[in-house]
Amino acid sequence: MPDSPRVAVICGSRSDLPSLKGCFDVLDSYGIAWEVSVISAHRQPAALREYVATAEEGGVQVFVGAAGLAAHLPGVLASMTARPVIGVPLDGGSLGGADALYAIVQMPPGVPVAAVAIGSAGAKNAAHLAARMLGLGDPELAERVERFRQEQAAGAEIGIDPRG
Ligand code: RP5
Repeated sequence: MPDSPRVAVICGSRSDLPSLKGCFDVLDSYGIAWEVSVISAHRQPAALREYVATAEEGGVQVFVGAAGLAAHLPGVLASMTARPVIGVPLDGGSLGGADALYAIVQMPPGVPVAAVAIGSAGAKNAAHLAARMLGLGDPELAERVERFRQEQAAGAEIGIDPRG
């Protein structure tokens, strides 16, 4: 039987799914069980509330909300759960994702959303951040996060002379 998901990724539209591939890949690389759902905060608020309750019962510990335009999804998620919410602003609109970034990052005090970068960099970082959060209570996962950091550092090109 597959592990029950620890991370729930929710996006506002099917059109958002391609931007989230990096998020899914990074979660897989850490061996974190995840699930993805398409539920719009604007178009399906009742379904979103129902989903959050079911996900919590099923053991989801971190929510990732990804949306473009007036991206209220992560903020609405944060109003419905006490578990951490990471918001990924997507760049589908004519404002290049700045609209979604502002909508996600400008939460009122007491309703926190951890906003990451616009687009695919943010999608990957949402997964890295979720891994670090979950790693606080999971030493094996924390070790995998540390291994990733070391591999990343080893892969960086240090001391390259630009003159060749
Ligand atoms: C947002 O509106 C979605 O997250 C998506 O980024 C954007 C456009 O949605 P569609 O019109 O493609 O469904 O709520």
